[in-house]
Amino acid sequence: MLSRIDHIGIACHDLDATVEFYKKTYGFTDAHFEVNEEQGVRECMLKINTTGDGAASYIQLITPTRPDSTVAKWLEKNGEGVHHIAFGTDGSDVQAEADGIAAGGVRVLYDAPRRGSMGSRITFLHPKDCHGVLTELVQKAPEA
Ligand code: V0V
Ligand code: CO
Repeated sequence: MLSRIDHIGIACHDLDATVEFYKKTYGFTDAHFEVNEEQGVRECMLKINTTGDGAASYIQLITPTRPDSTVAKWLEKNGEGVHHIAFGTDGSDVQAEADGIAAGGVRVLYDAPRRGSMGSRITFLHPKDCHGVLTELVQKAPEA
């Protein structure tokens, strides 16, 4: 089951400056930085639920690491802004969730889940099949 919003992905030109904006403006302090070379992004996950009940949501700030990154292409076309939304599974297998959605005619972009932030398993649905929204499915790492 998809049970929560895991994160909202926001593309930006200057990751460090954007992180500072989010910290200063909203008071978010729990920041996790990571580079994902496969996805061509440097990212920062800002935790926005600090209840510690394991159901956190995040703002994911992303900036491209290389010119041929999908995010570089997107930024060039659209400028900074919301790039994708991500729904989290309740621990269920992300591939099983994707298979169920694909059965309804939505294109799933990967044959098998790939590595996402903080050890998660992720896949994406094509924005053209989701009313214009690039949609990610996330199965968080067991220990996350
Ligand atoms: C492209 N389009 C979008 C879009 N990106 N629409 C809404 N939101 C987006 N983010 C539209 C675009 O305007 C075109 O529409 C059409 O889709 C085809 O786009 P394109 O520019 O030709 O680009 P493609 O086809 O080369 O690539 C688009 C896809 C690509 C979605 C296939 O971006 C992709 O594979 N994304 C998944 C991976 C990703 O985004 N990784 C970065 C985040 P018109 O103009 O033809 O109408 S990594 C991440 O989130 C991680 C690591 C994590 O959470 O842990
Ligand atoms: Co994401």
